Amino acid sequence: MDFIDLRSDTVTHPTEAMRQAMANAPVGDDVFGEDPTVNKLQEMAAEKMGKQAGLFVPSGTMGNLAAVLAHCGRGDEVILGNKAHTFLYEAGGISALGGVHSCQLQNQPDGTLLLQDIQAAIRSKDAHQPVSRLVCLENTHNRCGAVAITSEYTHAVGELAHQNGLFLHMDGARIFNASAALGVPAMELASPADSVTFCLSKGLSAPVGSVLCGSTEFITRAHRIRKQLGGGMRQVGILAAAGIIALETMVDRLPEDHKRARDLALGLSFLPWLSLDPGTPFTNMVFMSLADSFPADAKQVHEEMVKRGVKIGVVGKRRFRLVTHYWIDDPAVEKAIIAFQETGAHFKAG
Ligand code: TLP
Repeated sequence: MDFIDLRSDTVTHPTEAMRQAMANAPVGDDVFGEDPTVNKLQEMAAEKMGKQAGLFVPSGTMGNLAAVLAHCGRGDEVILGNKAHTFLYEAGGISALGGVHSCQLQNQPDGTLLLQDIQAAIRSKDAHQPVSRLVCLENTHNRCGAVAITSEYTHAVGELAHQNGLFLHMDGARIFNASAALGVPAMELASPADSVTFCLSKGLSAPVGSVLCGSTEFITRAHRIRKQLGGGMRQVGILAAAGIIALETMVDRLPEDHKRARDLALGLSFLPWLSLDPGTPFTNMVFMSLADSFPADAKQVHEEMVKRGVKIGVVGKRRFRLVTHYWIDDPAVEKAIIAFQETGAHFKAG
């Protein structure tokens, strides 16, 4: 059965053009810096982010980890949100592998951290305390509804961090979605950050990979860390080739995903047993919960949806996340709404 898969934009398969480019990619040993396709992707990525250099990494997780380790020494502290992907979903890598201490601030519903909270979290020079070294922001902010963070806010955080001698890293896994939603170039959104990671394998549909961008000197350090992490990938131009096609062909179509997320939310808003989060969707994710009176939990609803050919993201006992992407077209949106209607009827919720 061909499923309509709304669990994440990470489920995207490569396009035909990507498969062609992968088959024909010129390659070399990237650990020696000799893979022309990787070099081309890194240059393109750095240019799009407005940074001096880029580093191709296997995943967003490794991009964020290499960034934190390149900015921080052991015992240094990173200030980040309590709903940040790096804090919640990266297996504690920054502390397990880098000995980096984390200071978690409360994420506001719009994905930001309050400036006064950041200011208050910056440590004094007292020898009892860890050294505050880095602030991390996420754009779009996944757990806060895939909301886009404005350039004005990021500039304010960048200024605050830099005035206090801290660096700013941006987990821009979906920075192109933020750019599409705000109508602001990704480069502008990333400009206050000393480093930014973005993903090729989510809304941009490449099979693998992310790029970490920053200054030449920073990327030189991150390159060594990638090696330490086992992320030197040899003839990896075969994967980078798909990334190049992703940057060339998939960025400008992201507004289509946002439109389909809105269509999906509109269709589901008529079902009284689903309670959509305020404002959802901001970009390509629709977040919702089951009404208190609904007689089944999210897992049971998911099982019924799967029987109807639709996979949805279960992100809590009574919560869902639906993500639109290249492989979700208009008929898929309609079918998903019908599957929800039928599932509601199955549980006799109307
Ligand atoms: N997010 C995945 C899951 O891990 C939750 C998803 O389905 O959304 N930063 C952000 C903001 C992300 O959303 C993700 C993946 C990553 C980093 C990590 O990227 P990968 O999966 O390439 O390591």
